[in-house]
This record gives sequence, structure tokens and C-alpha cells, in this order.
Amino acid sequence: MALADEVLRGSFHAIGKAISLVENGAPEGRDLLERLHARVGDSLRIGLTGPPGVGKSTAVDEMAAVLRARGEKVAVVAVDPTSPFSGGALLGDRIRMSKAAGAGDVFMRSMATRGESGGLARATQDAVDLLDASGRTFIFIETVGVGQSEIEVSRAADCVIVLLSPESGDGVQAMKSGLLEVADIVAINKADRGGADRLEHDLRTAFELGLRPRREIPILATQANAGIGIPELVATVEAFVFARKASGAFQERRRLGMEDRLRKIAEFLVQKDLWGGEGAPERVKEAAERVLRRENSPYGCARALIREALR
Ligand SMILES: Nc1nc2c(ncn2[C@@H]2O[C@H](COP(=O)(O)OP(=O)(O)OP(=O)(O)O)[C@@H](O)[C@H]2O)c(=O)[nH]1
Ligand SMILES: [Mg+2]
Repeated sequence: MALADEVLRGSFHAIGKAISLVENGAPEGRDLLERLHARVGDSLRIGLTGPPGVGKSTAVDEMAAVLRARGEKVAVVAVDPTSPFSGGALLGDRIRMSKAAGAGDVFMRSMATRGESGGLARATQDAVDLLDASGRTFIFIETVGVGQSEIEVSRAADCVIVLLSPESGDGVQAMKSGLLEVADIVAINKADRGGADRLEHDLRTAFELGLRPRREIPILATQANAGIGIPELVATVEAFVFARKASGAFQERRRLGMEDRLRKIAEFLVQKDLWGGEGAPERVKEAAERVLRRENSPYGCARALIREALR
């Protein structure tokens, strides 16, 4: 497949096309991933999440600039689960303010929900795999930190940065919503607004009280729109990754993440075969009639449907 080769060569145009295929759930997308799977796994995946408007895109952009300056190949995937129809608009928005994208060698992509639940998380992971195979060395995944599906997306990353701001009770919200439970690193952004020390103190207290008893969570102050604290944030990510690799925790997380992903893909494929396969509607109808004629139980028939679909 020519597209697979172009993706491997790192063509942005090809990567964009390939991501659209997985985003739309097209079979060609899955074929592509089968062709490229042996080239996936070298890139570092960094999740970035936090409340709306906290400065995630700005911070990603600045981090990308730092990494790009030393020759890393960066990609940014911005996930937008809340508004299925605004993907295009948001993409424009995100690229407008992008310093790194302006330089032309940071790949940027916005992903929006299409269809069934869980589809976005799956498509995002597929997109990240494609970017990985294409030779991107750092892949940022930006998600708005509200709701369970976002938290699921960030679990696919090797390192998750949670961004908070000192204003508007972000800290309390983050503790309540479970956002801090996915944090490997916390960045208190908009430190120029004041109150960063107070928030840091509250977070440390919360951590000490057992919110995250096992690990020390680094807390940094940043001012993303001025680039302040961003090189330190990059260094903190790298120190985290280095330590996790040394202890084996890095691979362990990847394995757990992959187990999770495989379960979801398997469920998706079984469902597709069950309800979308050839003759599926007729089989269900017959099965229902059999139950109503008292020839078999609902569970017996459901098992038979699964057996037939998997045949
Ligand atoms: N004062 C101040 N403003 C900042 C800082 N970082 C970012 N901003 C501004 O905050 C606004 C929102 O920044 P974004 O980077 O778009 O925030 P976001 O978290 O990506 O927003 P969503 O993706 O919509 O959730 C922009 O106007 C930024 O310029 C900061 O450290 N201090
Ligand atoms: Mg953003």
C-alpha cells in the first residue's frame, strides 16, 4: 500500500489521510495499522489534561518548541470529545496560536467524536500509533480534563501532565473530579495570576493525606504564554520517564494500557461481527422466535449467536 510507505517516510499529507481513515473507522485504517504495527513503539507519548482554558495548547506549543529546537520530531493530537461537530473549527483555533506549528515541522491534528462511544479513544490511540510509525519522537495528547472518557484517553500516555490554574477553584475541582489521580506531574499554569503558592500547598496537603500515597508527584509553576517554566516541565517529564524506564514501571504501564486497549478492540470487533455481519439481523430474529416458542432460553440463544458470529 502506497499510503503505508508514505506514512513511514513521514509525509504529513499521508499521515493526515491515514488518521482520517482510522477516525472514520474505515477498514483501510485497520489495514494500515496491520501493515505498520512492527514500526510502532519508539515514540514517547505525553498526555496533557486540565480544565478548559487552563493553557494546555499554549503549554504543548511551548514544549514542542523546546523539543523541536533540539531536533525532536513532535506531533500534537488534540482530542475534543465534548463537541462532535466542531472538530474543524477547533483545529483552526488550535493552529492559529501555534508557534511551533508555524515552523512547519510539528504535526498537529484535532480529533473529534464520530459515532459510537469509545470510538474516540480507540481512534486517538490508532492515530498515535500511525504518528509513532511515521517517526515522530514525541507525541502530545491534549484532552480537556472533564469526564471519564478524557481520563481514559490520558491513560494511553507514558506520562500524564495535569495543568491547573490558581484561579477558579481548579484545585478543589481537580481533587473532586479524579483528575489528580491520573497525574504523574502537576503544572500550575497562569502562575502570573497569583495564588500559585496557595494551590501548590493545597495540592501537597491533599497528596500527603493519601490522595496519591505511593508516589511523589512533582508540582511545577508555569506561565505557558511567556514560556516560563516550560523547559523545566520538559526536563521533569524526561526525568520521570528515565526513572520509570529504570524501574520497569514504564513497560509495565504500556503493557497494562495495551491489555485495556486489546479488550476494547476485541469487544468492538465482536460487536461488529455480531450485529453488523452478514445475515446478522436474520439470525437475531430467528433466535428471538426460538425463545418465544420455548425451544431455548435467552442465554442459550445469545451464546449460540456469539458462536455463529465468531465462526
Ligand atoms: N495569564 C496567562 N494566560 C495564559 C497562560 N497560559 C496560557 N494563557 C492564555 O490562556 C488562554 C487559553 O489558553 P489555551 O492554551 O488555549 O488553553 P487550553 O487549556 O488549551 O484551552 P482548551 O483547549 O479550550 O481547553 C489563552 O488566551 C492563552 O494565551 C499563562 O501562563 N498566563
Ligand atoms: Mg486547547
